[in-house]
Amino acid sequence: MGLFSKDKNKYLHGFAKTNDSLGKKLRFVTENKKQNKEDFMEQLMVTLIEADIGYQTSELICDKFFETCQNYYYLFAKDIMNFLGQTFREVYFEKPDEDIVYNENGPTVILMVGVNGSGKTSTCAKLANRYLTEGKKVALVAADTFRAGAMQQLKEWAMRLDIPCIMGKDNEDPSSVLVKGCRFAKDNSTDILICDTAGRLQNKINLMAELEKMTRVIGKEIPGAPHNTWLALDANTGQNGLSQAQLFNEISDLNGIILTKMDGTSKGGIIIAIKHMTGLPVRYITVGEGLDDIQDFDFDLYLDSIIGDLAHAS
Ligand SMILES: Nc1nc2c(ncn2[C@@H]2O[C@H](COP(=O)(O)OP(=O)(O)O)[C@@H](O)[C@H]2O)c(=O)[nH]1
Ligand SMILES: [Mg+2]
Repeated sequence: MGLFSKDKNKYLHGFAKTNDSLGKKLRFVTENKKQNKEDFMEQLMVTLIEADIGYQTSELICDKFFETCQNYYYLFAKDIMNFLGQTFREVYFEKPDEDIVYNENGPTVILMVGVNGSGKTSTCAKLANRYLTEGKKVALVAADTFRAGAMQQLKEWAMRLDIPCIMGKDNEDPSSVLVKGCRFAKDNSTDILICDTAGRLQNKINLMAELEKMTRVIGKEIPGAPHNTWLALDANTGQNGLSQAQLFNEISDLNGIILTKMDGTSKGGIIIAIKHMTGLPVRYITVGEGLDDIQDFDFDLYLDSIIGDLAHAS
């Protein structure tokens, strides 16, 4: 997409804090490595877990690392870092990332789900802005009928972007707003229809029923839709974020994650944990509150921003 060349520094800025914590700690562990393998393994595990990589994924990383790097004690720190980087990569790509789905025969529908405050509404606006800059015809659907202010918030973004926003009434069934949105998209040759939803997490059964209904009515209006159901996940919620991803993945047909508020977290390790535990690719990261503060997720740049300094040292 060519965004990185234009904006690599800004992109890396989103991982600055992760580099400060995970990167620096890994550097410390590799530069001051323990000769005893158990001690070194423990140091490594603690560092990975502290970066939100999660126990199971950290354990797998350690196992794989020691399989290939038994003579770690005699290696330079930069070589150990390279081995670690390779291991992160292997674990992340154990399941290959699937491409974003676009509808060749009509509007592409994106359904944004996630708990309250995770960044859904602002991410819908950021995505709309990106598609607009690509020359696409974009419309928004405010299907978060649960909170009075929520629809208005999306409407304001739509006005700023000068695009249509299909609104419901307070407490209207979100599915009926989605139907209106889909009909609007078909009638107006919209390329991308981005649907904001409510973040109610009252209980699993209700959430599942609601998501299922939304998906069903959208699919009736536009065959194959929603083409993408993405979970907005606040990167600062750590292991709780991982449980959210697992829950939503269980009850809906997710095909991507958007990790929000990466500018505020030092625990970017969650990306590896989510991919390993759910198989879901991180589609985008958001790194601020502005419309431009969204970036494609690129694993190699991410890795480079965490461990690059040392792995490339001569
Ligand atoms: N710093 C920062 N704030 C964000 C980011 N994304 C969203 N926010 C803020 O998080 C808050 C909740 O976002 P919102 O989109 O309303 O979440 P929703 O409840 O899931 O729709 C708002 O104040 C947003 O401005 C981000 O990438 N960085
Ligand atoms: Mg919202």
